[in-house]
Amino acid sequence: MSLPFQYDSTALYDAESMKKAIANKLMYSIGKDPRAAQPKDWMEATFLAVRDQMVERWMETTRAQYSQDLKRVYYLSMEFLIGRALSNALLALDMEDVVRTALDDMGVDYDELVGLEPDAALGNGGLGRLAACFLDSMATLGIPGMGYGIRYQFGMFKQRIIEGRQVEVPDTWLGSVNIVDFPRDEVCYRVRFGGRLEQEGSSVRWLDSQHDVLAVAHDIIIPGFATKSTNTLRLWTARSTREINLSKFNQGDYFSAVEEKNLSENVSRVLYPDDSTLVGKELRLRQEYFFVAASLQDIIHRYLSTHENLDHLADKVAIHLNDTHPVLAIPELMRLLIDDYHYEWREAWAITGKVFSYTNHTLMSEALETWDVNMLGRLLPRHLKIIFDLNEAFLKEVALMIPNDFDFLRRVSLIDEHGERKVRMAYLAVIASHQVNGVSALHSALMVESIFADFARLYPDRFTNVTNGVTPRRWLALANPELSHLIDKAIGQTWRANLNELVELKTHADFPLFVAEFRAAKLANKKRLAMYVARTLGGVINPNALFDVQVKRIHEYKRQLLNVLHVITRYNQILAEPDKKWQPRVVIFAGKAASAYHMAKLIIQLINDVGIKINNDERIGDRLKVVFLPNYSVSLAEIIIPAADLSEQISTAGTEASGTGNMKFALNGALTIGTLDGANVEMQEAIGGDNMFIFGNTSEEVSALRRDGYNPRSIYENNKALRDTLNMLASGFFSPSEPERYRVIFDTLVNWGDHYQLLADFEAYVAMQAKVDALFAKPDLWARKAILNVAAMGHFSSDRTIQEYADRIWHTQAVKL
Ligand code: B1N
Repeated sequence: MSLPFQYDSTALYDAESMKKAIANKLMYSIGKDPRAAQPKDWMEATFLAVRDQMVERWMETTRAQYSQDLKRVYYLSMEFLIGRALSNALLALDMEDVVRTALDDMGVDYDELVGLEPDAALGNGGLGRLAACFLDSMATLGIPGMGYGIRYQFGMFKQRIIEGRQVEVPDTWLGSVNIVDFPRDEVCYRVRFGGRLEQEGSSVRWLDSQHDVLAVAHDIIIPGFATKSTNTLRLWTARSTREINLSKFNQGDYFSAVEEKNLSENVSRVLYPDDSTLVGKELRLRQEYFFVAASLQDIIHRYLSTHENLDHLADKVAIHLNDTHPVLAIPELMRLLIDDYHYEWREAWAITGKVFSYTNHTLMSEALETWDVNMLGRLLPRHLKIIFDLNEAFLKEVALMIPNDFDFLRRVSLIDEHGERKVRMAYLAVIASHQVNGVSALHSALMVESIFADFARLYPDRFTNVTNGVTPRRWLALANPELSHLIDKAIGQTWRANLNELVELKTHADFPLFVAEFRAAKLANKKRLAMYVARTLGGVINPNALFDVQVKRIHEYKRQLLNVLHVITRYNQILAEPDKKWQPRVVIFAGKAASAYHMAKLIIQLINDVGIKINNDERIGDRLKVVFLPNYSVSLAEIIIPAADLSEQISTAGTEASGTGNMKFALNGALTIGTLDGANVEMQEAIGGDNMFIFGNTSEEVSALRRDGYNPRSIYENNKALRDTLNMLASGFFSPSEPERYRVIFDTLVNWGDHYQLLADFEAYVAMQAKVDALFAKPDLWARKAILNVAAMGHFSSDRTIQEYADRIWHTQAVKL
């Protein structure tokens, strides 16, 4: 379609025009005189100027997707942990140099400016960050897709450490000027809650809903790397159906008049800061339905703009459920098909079963979502009825497949009948999805042996594995320019879009010059981190020491405590043999604890208390330092990960579904000390066992211990080093002002069963740490192994992951531009 007017193309190729563009944004969009502009104003102006560079591509991609009538993937996720967008956009557009020069000419420092952008932290940890890597890879591969989520007004809380303890501070990431997204006030859907059902012949009507809320779309452009292809992340924000209650307002009751508005808009107010645990709160359920209902209306609206009816929806629409959080999409699609589009139940179920696919991200029971039947019925009566009807039909079918086994029926029922009745969301996801995948080979295997064993019997072809990956753009090219340039010199630049090319580095591992430059790059990154530590904490760390890093959410299963036990043991060893030659180490931690997770918060406090003791002990000097870096985030990860020598991936085998930090560290030339858990297993296959430090019980050994009886106390009694270490915790050595502070940790490990089996792996872990020291004493050998790690990481690109989803699960093709 030709336009009856012209617009100026924004495409800019030189620093002069970029300067003008930024200056114009500063004047006309931010409204600032360049003479008075603050650093933040420059950042916003630059962001807007750069965003303009993406808009044409975005529209072209969208037009091409329509005209080619391609199948689209809709990735439904409660979390998208995007991080900063500006530097990522410049990398994708290959415009960093132009912008750098332009800003330089105007007296603005590029690196400083980039650091002023707040992180978009709409996620907790790995699950949310994976969604962000997937958007990047879908755009880069040209897979027509769209992310749908919630535009939380407050993202992941900011973590402050005050007197060693975590304090949560709200994350106000949306500045006063909206540079983040394009509000689409016209793309607005009503989402209903409450009310009652009325049976009308064979159909059901959902009436008198209350507390309805509007969902308004906001679009973020996701640029593909070195391609014109882009994607859209559409986030919903809640708007009250009535601005204010006029009758109350007129009666002079102003506050209760606006109260109603505030209450309904709470639905997109804040991200739940719980990673891998379930809170079961009503507001969370409302959030889940809110974004799912809006997204489905939007998907159907888009589909019907080019199709007559919904008969062949599944030919053009794939909806992917990122864990169970969006699973209400299943009864919602059934409801729309039956109640609004008048399909028969059987037809509706056939369409639904072809549209959905689901990824499971955890086997841990405390994270598996179930919703109280009463709460669900009160909030979403129609959906609860659909779930009951589905369950009835499903159990009938099962009874035919597995006759006379009532226990089986009870086990697979969508309703858990123990105590208060609950809907098992993961089971609902499994029966409605045509494919269900886990996120690493081990996790997917355990998934069909444990939580979905009965379903694997019913639907053996439904279950599959797609191992996670990370985007090499953010996690190598952006985060680690030093190493990236070195790789470019050795093998060229195209690895950014084809990470398998890193295998060519293998031969370079034997070239002394390359090894030397590799070591220099690592040292530069370590200096950068040391500067950051000095700026934020004031302490000095030695860049030549071994940087031993564990950064991730604080969780008992991830075993930060095991790491701490090693640190204390090493402290005792150094004091016992002060004249031995000790490899200097800096043990670095970062990570947030869920606000209500007491043990995780206590672990943070312990790390800080241990740090105070050890760091101030003059007998130790720089042979051992402990650092807890506050407020772990995507942008902090970009500083920490390139600087690591040693990556700690030490979860109890069988508990970490995949892990993705493990991949980022190896990609940046750290060696891994880890258990055979999650994707560590596949990393070992790719990297080779000689080039990693694998220790501890396997998942079979862990379950055997659980089954046959595990006695941590006898391990405590028989290992002197361990006993000394644990006794120091129990006696208040690290908490003299409150000697009982860590007694509960001692009891958890020694007396209360040590659920995550830290003591079972302690000895092997400490022994392996000694091997780490020995290798680090031979820097060229160490570097050689680190290079071999980088060379083996091709498989762990999220481009590979997304290609697998596209081929095997979504059956989508790339757009042609
Ligand atoms: O998902 C990541 C994996 O790499 C990690 O191993 C896994 O722990 C993580 C409830 C979760 N699983 N489950 C969650 C997050 C928030 C929430 O409210 C559960 N996160 C994971 C990517 O596959």
